[in-house]
Amino acid sequence: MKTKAISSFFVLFAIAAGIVAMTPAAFADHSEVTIEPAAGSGAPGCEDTAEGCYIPSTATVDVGGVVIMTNTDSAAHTYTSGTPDGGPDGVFDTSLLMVDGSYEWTPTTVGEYPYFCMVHPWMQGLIIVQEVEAAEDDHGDDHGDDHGDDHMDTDGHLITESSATGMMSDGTQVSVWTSEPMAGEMMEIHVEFEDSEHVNHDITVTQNGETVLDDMGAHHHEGSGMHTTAPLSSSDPVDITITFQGYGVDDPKTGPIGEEVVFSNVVPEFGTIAMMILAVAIISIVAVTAKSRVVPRF
Ligand SMILES: [Cu+2]
Repeated sequence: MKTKAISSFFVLFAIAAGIVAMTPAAFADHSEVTIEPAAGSGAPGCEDTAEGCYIPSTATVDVGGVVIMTNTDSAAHTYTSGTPDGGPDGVFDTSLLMVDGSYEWTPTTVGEYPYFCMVHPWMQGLIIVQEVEAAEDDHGDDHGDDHGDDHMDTDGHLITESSATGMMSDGTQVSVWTSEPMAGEMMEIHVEFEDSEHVNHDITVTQNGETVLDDMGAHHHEGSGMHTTAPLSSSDPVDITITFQGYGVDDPKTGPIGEEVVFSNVVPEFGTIAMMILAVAIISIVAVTAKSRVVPRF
């Protein structure tokens, strides 16, 4: 509830700031562009329309400008730089953007940046980053001020929850949503195995080497469940290790039993989440190629 109130305040503030920012730049302004997913793009079909799955499907922005990636759709999406075939390239990644969520990216290098949705890989878009146009040079001061306001918005943006997604070798996505680690408080961790039933798994959570949750043999009928740690001794990030123990109620259970999905350095901050997802992606590749239980620690 608190999160909702805060985020709607910032949406209002962002709209107000957006209107103010729009006024001085009357023409060909590429200092800021907002992209939204096509409504209903969680199901295939948008890729065959003229507008595409991200609107605009090709967005142009100046170096040093701001790309605002929003989620106005009713499903969660990501804006992940790279291609579905080649995978994420690490330039930017919104991680899972919930409904009404948004993320800002400021490009520093001219170029063409393809991106896609990790959840719905038919969703693809392109961001073209260009030099600031000569005709706009006399507006330079205005743009500088606008950007200052934008950064203030970003600085004031409160993020109280984080999320990250990894994948097992059978393609099942494993996602976690966590509350903020705070000294003296228990941390809530929601685990979800996408489109799965009767999931068995172990979960261990450590903070500075100290085990704060060690839950063996958890069973989730619907594929998702909540876990709560012991009260934390500090507000430092935590490491979450989920060990898959098979699908099913009776033995023998099925699936890639023994595979671990590791979420390192979990702290609710976007930069860390992006790194975390990359780390998980690398771990998944290791798991797929080596079929091994050995998972590198970060
Ligand atoms: Cu999507």
